[in-house]
Amino acid sequence: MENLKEFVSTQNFSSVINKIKQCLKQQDLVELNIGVTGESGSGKSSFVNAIRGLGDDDEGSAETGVVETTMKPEVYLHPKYKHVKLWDLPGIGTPNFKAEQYLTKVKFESYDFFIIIASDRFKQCHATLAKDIERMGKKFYFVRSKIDLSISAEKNKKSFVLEKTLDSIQKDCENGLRKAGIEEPVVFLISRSEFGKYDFDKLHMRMEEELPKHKRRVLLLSLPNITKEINEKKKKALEENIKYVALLSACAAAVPVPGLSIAVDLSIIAVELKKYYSAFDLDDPSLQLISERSGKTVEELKSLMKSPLRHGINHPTIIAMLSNSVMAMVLHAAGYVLKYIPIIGSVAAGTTSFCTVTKMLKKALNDIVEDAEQMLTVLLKTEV
Ligand SMILES: Nc1nc2c(ncn2[C@@H]2O[C@H](COP(=O)(O)OP(=O)(O)OP(=O)(O)O)[C@@H](O)[C@H]2O)c(=O)[nH]1
Ligand SMILES: [Mg+2]
Repeated sequence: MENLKEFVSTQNFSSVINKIKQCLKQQDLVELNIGVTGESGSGKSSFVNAIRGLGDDDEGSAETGVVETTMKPEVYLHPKYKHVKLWDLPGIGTPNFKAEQYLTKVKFESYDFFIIIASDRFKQCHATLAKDIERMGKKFYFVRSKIDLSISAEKNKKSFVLEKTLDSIQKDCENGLRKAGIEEPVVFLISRSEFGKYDFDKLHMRMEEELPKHKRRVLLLSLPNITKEINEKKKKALEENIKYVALLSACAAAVPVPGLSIAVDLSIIAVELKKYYSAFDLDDPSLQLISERSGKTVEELKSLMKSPLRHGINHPTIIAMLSNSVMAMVLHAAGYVLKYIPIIGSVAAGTTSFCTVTKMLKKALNDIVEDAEQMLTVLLKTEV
């Protein structure tokens, strides 16, 4: 924002527009390569599907099965963020497994990090793999999958206590990693059918913390909308851009908003709103998938939504929403806007446009997040 000040103060709006567009475009080009590895049959392909928000039978999902399925690295692009690439790697764990050779063969240097999946007791092959990944200067996250199966195998015992069982599974893996020389091992418990239930929140938070800053946004946006924590984080990531979009729209002002002395570019706002709908799986193709999973029709799902844009993102609705975002309210409600007024002050009618668009996008994002929570509730009820 500070860098844009100079262009704004000299009324060099085309430079402001170019700079912001360039910056937003760069954000969308950030690549993330995640290598998913582990024993054959541990649930690697299922995990790849779940991260991409897909069921194992959905179109475009990785093939899963009870016999050895994945023989060579296969890349799966995230359905909405094509630069997020999930690499479904072949299984490890044959008796003469050599981690170093395996990692060279799968081109270990191309991944931002690895996810090692183990579905059973901790084994030597896990230790060898973890150690070699670390030695090659890469990060890994150790996931213990199929927690549902482990629980159902134990739960008929008289002495069964869920927390104790989970704790002992976790300790088994952590101790194994510690013995292999991993200093502060962390193990995440996951179940495919209840992906958001156990440690998935902890896992994505850890991945996010440890990624370079410029890669965090794309990781967050690509996560499946399966917990409130994810929704909140996505909201924050999208909110970060509102100031740029508001300024961009005001500088590229084209359409006067009736009843308000401002002009904005509605198409820029529409593009941003579409991103919100897509990120929260409220776009039509995503609603179709939710409909198939929940047994509710798309119309039924839409009737649960409150956002005024649920029937389509069009200019009249956007104008109506802008008209509702009166500036006085903005200054009161969105204190953070004040910070940017010295920067945007010299844009013709800039302050008003900036504030109105900011307010409108914030409100739209809030509504969309609420609608996403509704969908989450519908899906959780379906799972039960
Ligand atoms: N109950 C349960 N089954 C799971 C879970 N994750 C995967 N599975 C099942 O385990 C089997 C193997 O899963 P895959 O995802 O194909 O395993 P993989 O690691 O990709 O196997 P390969 O490609 O052969 O190396 C499939 O039948 C999955 O449905 C889980 O968390 N719980
Ligand atoms: Mg597989």
